[in-house]
Amino acid sequence: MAGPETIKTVKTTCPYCGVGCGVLAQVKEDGSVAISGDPEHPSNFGRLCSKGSALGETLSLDDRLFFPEIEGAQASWDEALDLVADRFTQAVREYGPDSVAFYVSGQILTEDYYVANKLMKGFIGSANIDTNSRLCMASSVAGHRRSFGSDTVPGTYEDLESCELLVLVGSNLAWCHPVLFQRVEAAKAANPQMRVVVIDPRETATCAIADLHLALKPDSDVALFNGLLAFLSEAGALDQAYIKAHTNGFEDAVASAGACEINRIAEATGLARRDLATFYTMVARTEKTVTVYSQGVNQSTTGTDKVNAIINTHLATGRIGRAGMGPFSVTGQPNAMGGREVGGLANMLASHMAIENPKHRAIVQDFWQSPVIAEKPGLKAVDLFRAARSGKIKALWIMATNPVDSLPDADGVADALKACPFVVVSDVTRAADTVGYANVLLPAAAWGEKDGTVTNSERRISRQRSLLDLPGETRPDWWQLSEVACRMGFKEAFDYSGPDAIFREHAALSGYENRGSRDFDISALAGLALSEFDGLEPVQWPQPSGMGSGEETRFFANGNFYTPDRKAAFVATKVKEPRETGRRFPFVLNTGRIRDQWHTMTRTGKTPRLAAHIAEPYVEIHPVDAKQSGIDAADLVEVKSPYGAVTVRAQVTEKVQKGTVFVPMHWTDQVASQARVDAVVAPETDPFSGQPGSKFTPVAIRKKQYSWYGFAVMRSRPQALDVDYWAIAPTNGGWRIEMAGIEQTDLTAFSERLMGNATEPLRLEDRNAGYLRVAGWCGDDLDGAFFFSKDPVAVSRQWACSLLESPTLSRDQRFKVLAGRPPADMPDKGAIVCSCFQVGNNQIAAAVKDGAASLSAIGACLEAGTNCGSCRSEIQAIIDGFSREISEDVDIAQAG
Ligand SMILES: Nc1nc2c(c(=O)[nH]1)N[C@H]1C(S)=C(S)[C@@H](COP(=O)(O)OP(=O)(O)OC[C@H]3O[C@@H](n4cnc5c(=O)[nH]c(N)nc54)[C@H](O)[C@@H]3O)O[C@H]1N2
Ligand SMILES: Nc1nc2c(c(=O)[nH]1)N[C@H]1C(S)=C(S)[C@@H](COP(=O)(O)OP(=O)(O)OC[C@H]3O[C@@H](n4cnc5c(=O)[nH]c(N)nc54)[C@H](O)[C@@H]3O)O[C@H]1N2
Ligand code: SF4
Ligand SMILES: [Mo]
Repeated sequence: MAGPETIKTVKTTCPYCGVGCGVLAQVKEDGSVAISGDPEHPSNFGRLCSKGSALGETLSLDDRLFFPEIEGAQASWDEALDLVADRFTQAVREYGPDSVAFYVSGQILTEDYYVANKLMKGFIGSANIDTNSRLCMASSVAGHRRSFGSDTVPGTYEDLESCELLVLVGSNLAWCHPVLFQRVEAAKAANPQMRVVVIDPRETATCAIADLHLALKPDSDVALFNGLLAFLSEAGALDQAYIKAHTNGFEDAVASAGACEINRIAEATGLARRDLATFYTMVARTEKTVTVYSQGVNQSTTGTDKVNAIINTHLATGRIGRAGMGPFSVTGQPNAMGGREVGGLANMLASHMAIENPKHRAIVQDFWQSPVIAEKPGLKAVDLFRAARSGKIKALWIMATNPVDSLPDADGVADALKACPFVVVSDVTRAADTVGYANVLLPAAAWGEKDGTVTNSERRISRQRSLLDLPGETRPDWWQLSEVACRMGFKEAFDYSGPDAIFREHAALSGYENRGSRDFDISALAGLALSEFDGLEPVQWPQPSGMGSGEETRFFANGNFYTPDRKAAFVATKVKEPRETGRRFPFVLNTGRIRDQWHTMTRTGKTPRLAAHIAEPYVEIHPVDAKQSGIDAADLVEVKSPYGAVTVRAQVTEKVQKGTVFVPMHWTDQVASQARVDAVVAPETDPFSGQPGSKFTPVAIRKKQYSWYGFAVMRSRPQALDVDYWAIAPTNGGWRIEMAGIEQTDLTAFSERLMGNATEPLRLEDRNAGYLRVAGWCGDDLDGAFFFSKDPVAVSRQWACSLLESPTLSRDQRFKVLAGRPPADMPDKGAIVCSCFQVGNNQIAAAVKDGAASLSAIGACLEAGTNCGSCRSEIQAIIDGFSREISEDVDIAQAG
């Protein structure tokens, strides 16, 4: 059957990770949107990962904010904007410019970001604008500036394909930059010489392509890379000519690294001497080495030193800025890079200029013709919220970020928002924890509606184009900011006709008084007419005016750094003693991401397809630690620090090392009873970048005792879940809910209450087996099915979810269902591995057992892994696991 007709096809860019994939969005006559990869986009050449592929399913208007609100009541834009302008103006008048602040995000567009930064730094006159990039890229920015004199990423994605040694440090590329990972996978398949080393305390999906996995002790990266510098130096693997011509401070850096004593390095990193020697020798011998690093490096109290220790090894070997070589910090958010370009961080000025530099301040002020210019760095995120908590911030505007969930000491952040007299939140959804703290709520235009540019990890600027009308009274972020600026009396400087006008100004500023003195220059784009802006093809910077096409866009092959003497600076990094864990909080809490969710789930959390992969918050615990703590798989575990606690499901696995636990960052109060992991994370920051060490918090773990456990599938989301433990996720046709209660209660009455309008509830109890099951139907449709037990419930989640899609059942069949004897046409797929084709663990395992022994064989018989490819490393793991043992595959309650 032919589907609905396509009205238009729009080329745009994915709103999730920093890979920056091009998307073709086909808007259909029935209002739906079909999504595919743009084959012409140079980031992805047609590929999309699971999150990008599911974009069309996340555009629903459920929970959307449609109108401005003041103190919870609907208001007009005029009322809301006047109030925001008044309160900011009043605070500045009474308490000075530093009494107000903006906290923005790498998920707004460059044009939004430019306006926010201009208003705060040039017109309000404070640098109190910080961004969630502080939690993300700040250590890389600080490290780049210390080494290069500018925040420059020298390389391109092609370098990851053309290198012969790819070192991935603190990066789970397979799950976090999946399309880039697939490019690497393909390059490795095409070049058998290519080697991949993964440096991560944890075994991740990325290890599937690793020739060597160095599971180092948490935060021991500086010891590892200082050791590498010493090794390169002792092995004579240096590029003396490059060091001499283009750098300063080599001797100090080598002295600081000390001698390459393998025993000492092995002790500091916890790595085997043999593995260290292998890694060091590989690097010494391989000219074409790229070192990619991400949050295992940045999110650390030694993050900036980690960055510089890595960069030192590239400067010492002259492996920078040439094809297939270089240090490469991959960005997380779709516009982390754009935010850095406009100077969105509290310690930066616009266009990669430095706030401490009086010349730069003069250039920016002159260009903006602004009444003032911020003269000192503003408050960095963690300090900003501390200041708010102590009453120093009188008005705060939060835009496109959810700090009550994503900042460390997140309960303290909630307190800060309560303490701050005036909080403005611009968001697209009501279902975000931060929204609840707003005095004024501004409804923003979402992806698919807004229009502008983003810059990806390799400095490539791409257009996000609107394909849908603005719903309700939503407005883009740049408009909200400009309107407030105009109402604060700055009309002349903020009277923009649209994103194209802002982009032209931004591009012009990048070239203003530049003459090669600054890396960021896109002045060639300063004259784009609206139609040219609309048609802008993806383009990599630099683009100084007069630059010819086809010119080199890599940096630093021939030095020419952005320091005063144009030489790079080696940074003498010292190994710091690891942070103490101590007796009360003996475990190190590591946090991070899962494959199919984006941050606080406000968008990816909407689609059953993405929830199917992992549907419940969990903690990975090493078997030895679990045993010692009396924790079994699928128990509910409290993970606690002096700041706060979460209660999550235990996954007992050797993937984490002893003494460490891992909890994903995604779950919020919207979807679980107590799983905001940042409530636990300590607000300790790096001294240079101010970035929190979100990967290292001393914690205690303990099994929590419940008298009953439950799993339910329900047609509609219950109004309130009044139980001690719960976690909810969408599934096809309804919702899936995990529950547990401390006190005994009448569970039949409880489930009937939750179902509300179900008729003919059936009940089945087996006291010997210790279970109770209750199900209700509404006409022919299942309304809800509840599985209770005194232990964690051992029913297949995937099978139970499929009940919501099941056909009409006779009364007899309904009893069989409750007894867990499903009809033959309802087999248990097992936990979903391939989200595109909804193929489960059990199906893949069965196919492997039947002889499908490769990814392509699995693809041929099940389609699994043949669309977005995000699950390929997991399928490979099932195939690999088969040769070891296949019987562990149905794991109760664990994330499935
Ligand atoms: N699916 C998905 N993809 C995403 C995102 C998402 O939310 N979901 N978010 C995007 C964003 S904003 C970002 S910033 C990126 C982040 O991308 P990544 O940085 O790749 O992701 P994380 O899972 O945060 O952390 C990476 C790894 O660091 C390891 N690590 C912890 N401590 C250390 C250490 O001391 N040393 C080393 N070497 N490694 C350590 C962790 O075990 C973890 O596996 O992902 C982007 N892509
Ligand atoms: N423990 C721990 N904490 C972490 C991390 C970690 O690894 N571990 N990682 C950190 C990192 S790297 C990052 S980047 C942060 C991310 O953390 P956040 O930025 O807090 O997470 P998001 O869920 O992406 O929040 C984006 C918000 O903006 C809204 N939104 C979406 N589009 C728009 C728009 O166009 N306009 C407006 N106004 N709003 C919009 C969304 O609905 C959502 O509420 O988390 C950080 N926190
Ligand atoms: S890799 Fe996935 S999330 Fe990242 S930009 Fe591409 S499609 Fe979007
Ligand atoms: Mo990030």
